[in-house]
Amino acid sequence: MSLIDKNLIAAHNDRLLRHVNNDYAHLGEQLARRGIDIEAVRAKVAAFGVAIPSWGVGTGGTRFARFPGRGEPRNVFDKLEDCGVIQQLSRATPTVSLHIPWDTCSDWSELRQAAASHGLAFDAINSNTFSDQKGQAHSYKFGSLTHGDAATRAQAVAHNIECIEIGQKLGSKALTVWIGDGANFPGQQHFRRAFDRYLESAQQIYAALPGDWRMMLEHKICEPAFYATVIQDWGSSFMAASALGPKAQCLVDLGHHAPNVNIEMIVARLIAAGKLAGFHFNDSKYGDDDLDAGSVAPYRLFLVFNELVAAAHEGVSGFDPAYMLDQSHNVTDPIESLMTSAAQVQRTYAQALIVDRAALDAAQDANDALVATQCLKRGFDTDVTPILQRVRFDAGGAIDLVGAYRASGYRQRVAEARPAVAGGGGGIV
Ligand code: PSV
Ligand code: MN
Ligand code: MN
Repeated sequence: MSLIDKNLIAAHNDRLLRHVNNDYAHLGEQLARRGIDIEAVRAKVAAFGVAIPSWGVGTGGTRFARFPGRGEPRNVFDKLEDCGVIQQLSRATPTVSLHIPWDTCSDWSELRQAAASHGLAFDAINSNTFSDQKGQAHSYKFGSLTHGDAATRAQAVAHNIECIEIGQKLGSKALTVWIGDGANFPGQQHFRRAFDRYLESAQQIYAALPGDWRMMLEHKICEPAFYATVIQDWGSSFMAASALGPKAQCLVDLGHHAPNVNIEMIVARLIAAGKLAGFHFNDSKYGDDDLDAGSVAPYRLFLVFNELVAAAHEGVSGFDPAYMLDQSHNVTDPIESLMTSAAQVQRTYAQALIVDRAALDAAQDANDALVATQCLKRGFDTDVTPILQRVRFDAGGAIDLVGAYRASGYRQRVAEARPAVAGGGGGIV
């Protein structure tokens, strides 16, 4: 089922294709002079995909206030439709990452079919023990997997196991666990005991993982616990993943670190240890801002991708990260923002692919810092837009993502079917 009229996309593409082909040929020549085969880069970019967070297609925005947008999805089926549009136009987002119980459904196999009808499958499933749900027996106000009360911990463990069961019905292969547990005051929590309780709870979840599943542990420096968070950094995450076993790995959300932290180096360490689960891509100026990928610090994103491409290039064994977006704010149409972020991630991947690895190795060996850093800059400075445009065109997507989307009138159309929901308080973490 196509959500956007294919003829509209074709007509839109027709107007641009001649220029794209010229630009592509020109870039191909430039890259050939550098010894790079543009077709090889194109094939890799075409095979690359990043998952859409189901919570990203809702507007709603920040934890402070909700400013509902027109045509907001009313339920998980509407969310899948919006994700289907993102995939139809971008061809870079073949999977969706659900968040339970934000996404509820009485028939998961129907949901799986609905996703398939939009050309979508399911990536990691996310549990939520950072907010209380209606009718819940025990509150997570003072923690979930690490709570001092055993019954509260058991409830949080059971929820994660239920997420695994839902994920199995959907074809997911991973559970992402992020907890907000921690302390807002020095002395509030016994650090070592809280971590021990985390391990004990996580072990029970780990034991319920199917053989071919991964458990992705997501760390975050702070918020909602502003003094200390139990899984606050990659060190704590790595300790936990190591204690749990080979199916547990560490997920890196780019917004979950202190400003100026060298995230690409964390990524390199996790790759070296065989513990890199994957990413939540977004961007940040100050903290967990959940801004669009590459909108603030595109070079930092590039340096992360440089590590990823280097690992693939060197054939690091077991290297298989999952790629997801994690963004949510309220000043753009989320479909436009998510398409733009997906294209940004693809762009950054392409830029990292064209880094001359042999020249970089040689410069490093010769301690030639200037040439080494220029090798990276050369990749980052290259405008790879024609590659992305051709990849999208070849796959039936839109050369001009936002232009085609706006011309389609999709948002106006769904606004008629989906009545506006009230604004008000936030609650999104
Ligand atoms: C927490 O800040 C986080 O990054 C986790 O991935 C959550 O699941 C997600 O945000 C939800 O907004
Ligand atoms: Mn995240
Ligand atoms: Mn976050």
